[in-house]
Amino acid sequence: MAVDDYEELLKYYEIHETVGTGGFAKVKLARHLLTGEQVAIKIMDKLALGDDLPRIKTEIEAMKSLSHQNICRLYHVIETPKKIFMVLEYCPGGELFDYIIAKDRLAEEEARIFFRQIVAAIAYVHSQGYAHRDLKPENLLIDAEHNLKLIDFGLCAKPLGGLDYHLSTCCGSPAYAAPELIQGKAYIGSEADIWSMGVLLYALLCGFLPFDDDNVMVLYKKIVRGKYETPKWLLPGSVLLLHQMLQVDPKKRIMVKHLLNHPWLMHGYSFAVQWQSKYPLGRLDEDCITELSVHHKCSRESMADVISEWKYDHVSATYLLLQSKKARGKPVRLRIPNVTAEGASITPSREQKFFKKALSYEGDLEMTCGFGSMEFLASYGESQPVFCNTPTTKQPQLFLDGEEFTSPLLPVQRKGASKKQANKENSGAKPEPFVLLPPPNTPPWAVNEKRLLTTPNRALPPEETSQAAPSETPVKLPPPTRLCELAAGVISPERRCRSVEVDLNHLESGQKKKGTKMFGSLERGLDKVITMLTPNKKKGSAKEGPRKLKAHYNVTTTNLLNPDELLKEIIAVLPKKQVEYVQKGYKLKCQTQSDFGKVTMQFELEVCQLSKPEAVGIRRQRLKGDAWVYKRLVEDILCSCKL
Ligand code: H91
Repeated sequence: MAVDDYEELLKYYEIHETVGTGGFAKVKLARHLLTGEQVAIKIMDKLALGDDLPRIKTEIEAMKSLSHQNICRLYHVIETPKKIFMVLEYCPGGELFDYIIAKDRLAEEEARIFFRQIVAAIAYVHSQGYAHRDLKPENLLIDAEHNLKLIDFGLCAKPLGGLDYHLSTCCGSPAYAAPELIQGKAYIGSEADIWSMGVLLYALLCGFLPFDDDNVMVLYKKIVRGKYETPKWLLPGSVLLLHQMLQVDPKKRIMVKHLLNHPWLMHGYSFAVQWQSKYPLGRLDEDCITELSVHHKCSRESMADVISEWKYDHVSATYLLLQSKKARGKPVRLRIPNVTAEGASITPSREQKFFKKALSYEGDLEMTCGFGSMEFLASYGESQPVFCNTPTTKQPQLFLDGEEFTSPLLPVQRKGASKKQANKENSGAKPEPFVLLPPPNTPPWAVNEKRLLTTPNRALPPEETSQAAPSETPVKLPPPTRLCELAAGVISPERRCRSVEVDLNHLESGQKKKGTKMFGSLERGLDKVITMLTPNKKKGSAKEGPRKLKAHYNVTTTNLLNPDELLKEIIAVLPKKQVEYVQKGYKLKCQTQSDFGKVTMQFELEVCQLSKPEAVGIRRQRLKGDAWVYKRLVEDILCSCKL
């Protein structure tokens, strides 16, 4: 039952909205109840993972042993019969990729600040015997202090004989892959990482990739040739460093130890890159031990022993979150929760009990509870959301993959169960629910509470859809007419940069790529989503006007003053770009599909109201799909709108 899968997680965390889906995982924001700290939770369904389960095990093992200021910290791992939850450090700034594209490219000074942190992270990773093998701006997140945090260790390798031993698996994103790797040669992981860092630095300084092509074979040829364009804005020092990193012969490529005090990285600094960990796992913080020992009513010695076991359970999570609080100058204090005598389990709040009850109806559903997205968006800026110690005073809210709804929380009908049955199971005095059954392969975000992104013949009986508001318009486009990419030997841009682990022997014959398979398994899992909830009358609805947001790099400012006109403009452009969308007030949930009906990209565009200067803006958020393809598509859409 799904309730068992979430039971442990809900003891310690208050779950908020989904912020991303990638490959086979979903990422939700949450709050750790004892410390009040925000976290991100990566949720994976074991069944959907299939052959990718080892990748997750690799990632977890690597993240457990890596503790560094520029690596996203793993706090807690919860494994249930069906799910794996990874509780991770919160990085409200999102992906470095989005940051670069919002700025077009970075100035050398800013690129240097980031690149020093990337070098620090990689020098540390290598010092621990690992190679990351999937370095790209999508795998670097920005934290609240604007520091970079490396993520996605699913493709990392730790050769048994040490990092000087050769590897043979070709993995990572093609555009960032080193020549020796794509040629199927045995390669040294650290040398391949340096190449990817060269591509990354180029992307920081230029805003585009040094080697790029829609045809993966042409792309590979470009990489092996190692020739790239040198834009005129690059200063000689940058050109030289890129040249040293993007050496086709790995033996001629600069080594990480020489990057640490390289003149380009030292420019304006009096010290080399400080790559050592500021938080080695072997050194425990006295204040955090004291606070935890008081909380658990045990001696400091025994508390230190328990922490040192590093089980990545709730003790590890609480310790690490306290340490993070302390590092940010916040008091090392735990909240006094409704605890049992052991101090470990928190009595569930009314909402959490409510939530669990809903989950028991859920079947295969994925659903979360938490606070409104306004609070989340506020936390994107400098202001921290107000944390209330007594969640019982709050209105429960449910989030269905980005769709937010307020209470009342209604029971969810299991697939196949009748409405009557669902009501019976939910013996509480809840109003009659309405249930929508999505067609197979409908991603959950495409399922809103009233309408489905689907062809009319799959739609529900009229009585179940009749409550749809006129502003919520699902648009399904006719199938695209592009040529079949595989027949032409062309790999779509959507797939070009996606991380893959490929057996090169099989690549040419069948283009057998896990990237493709991952999508399949995810979608299989997603088609099980069913829900029925009461719509929320929150801001951003057609009646109340667009939401008021702060300027953020994911928000494009326009010269327009009328939000409705802008919305109309975008809606007119989307079909021309083969983008399907579901409208929810001023938010457009967009997706593209491949010729084979696979969802290749999901993103949101939201018309919002900006203050200072008073203007109408467009917030954009990539949820799924290749970052560079998304960049081009959104640019294309916005350029086609008369802004
Ligand atoms: N991309 C491949 O967009 C599309 C909020 C946000 C805040 C986060 C902390 C950790 C992670 C993501 C966060 C996040 C996936 C995280 C960590 C690891 C990992 C994964 C995610 C997106 C998913 C949403 C992410 C960014 C990457 C936001 N995200 N904004 N804190 O493997 Cl180790 Cl998948």
